[in-house]
Amino acid sequence: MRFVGSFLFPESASNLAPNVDHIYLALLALSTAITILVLVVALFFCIRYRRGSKADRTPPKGTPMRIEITWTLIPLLIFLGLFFWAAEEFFAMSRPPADATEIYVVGKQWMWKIQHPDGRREINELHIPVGRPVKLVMTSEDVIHDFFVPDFRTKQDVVPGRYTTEWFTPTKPGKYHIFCSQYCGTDHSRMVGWVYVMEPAEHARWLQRQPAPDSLVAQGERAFHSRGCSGCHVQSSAIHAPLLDGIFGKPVPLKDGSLVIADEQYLRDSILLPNKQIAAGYEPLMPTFQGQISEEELNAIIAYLKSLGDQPRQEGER
Ligand code: HEC
Ligand SMILES: [Cu+2]
Repeated sequence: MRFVGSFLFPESASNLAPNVDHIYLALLALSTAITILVLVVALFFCIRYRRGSKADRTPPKGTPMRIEITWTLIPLLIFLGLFFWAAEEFFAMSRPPADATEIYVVGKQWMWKIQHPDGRREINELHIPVGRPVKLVMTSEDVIHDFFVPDFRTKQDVVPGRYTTEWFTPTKPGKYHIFCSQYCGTDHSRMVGWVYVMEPAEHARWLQRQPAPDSLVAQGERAFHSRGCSGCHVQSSAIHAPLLDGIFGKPVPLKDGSLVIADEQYLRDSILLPNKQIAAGYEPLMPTFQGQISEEELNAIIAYLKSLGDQPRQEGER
């Protein structure tokens, strides 16, 4: 199995890789078995009923119910089993653990821009420690891209105007290729990069060598003031605007009577398309920031909004 894996598959370097490989191998084994079965039966009939053979050719009477049921039921169970097995894996892949490190990724023709929670940025490189789950929150500045790390068996489209996520826990230190796997223009094939998975001590040393910028939350807080958000979103504001403390992950009643969960997408849309969903009890007075805020600045603002605690803050604390 390991031997087969070593030349059939790329390196297996994340928690997801073994499970994906097992499903793939099971599908391969099943297809092979069925191919062989069909071939053997076809050959058997070819020989048995060849011209001139003395085989009994009288048609069977009625329908052989037992056989019909057997060959319907067995494949049905096998394929349903495969379906549930793969679906379970798919659900696991779409549910990042709560303690995963959140890293923002912006795809752009033709590069990957990475923002770490501590504010460091990288281009076409991602340095992470081994054994810690990582959640990528991804969006695109222009066209559809796709963040693909074959050695991790993870791949997710990166779409302009919305966030998609992908998570994994790297299990082996090493250097792993990132590809863009959606054709995105002339230099698509060069939209590649590397994930560096490091031992925690080595990662800490690497961190020390990097200039220490403000954390992403601090950058977001700065933008929140410099962009004038704080002019409206405080208690003392002349404009009646909702306080944003503790908003992330909470249900928000909208003017049209519906209820939405304030996830990253909702925050993003509130900033870029404020008239799309109006919070209940408020007038649509918020200006749009579409085209004024870069994806990176937006990520920082969202990280800041997510960091705001549950308790509405007192005036003057900001
Ligand atoms: C001119 C005042 C004004 C400014 C400036 C402003 N907002 Fe708003 N904002 C509002 C009002 C009023 C609402 C409620 C109506 C609505 O949902 O559009 C709102 C709603 C929101 C919501 C949805 C809140 C909820 O409870 O559903 C978010 C998130 C938000 N703003 C973030 C921002 C950010 C980030 C900025 C700065 C980039 C900003 N706002 C700038 C007035 C403003
Ligand atoms: Cu691309």
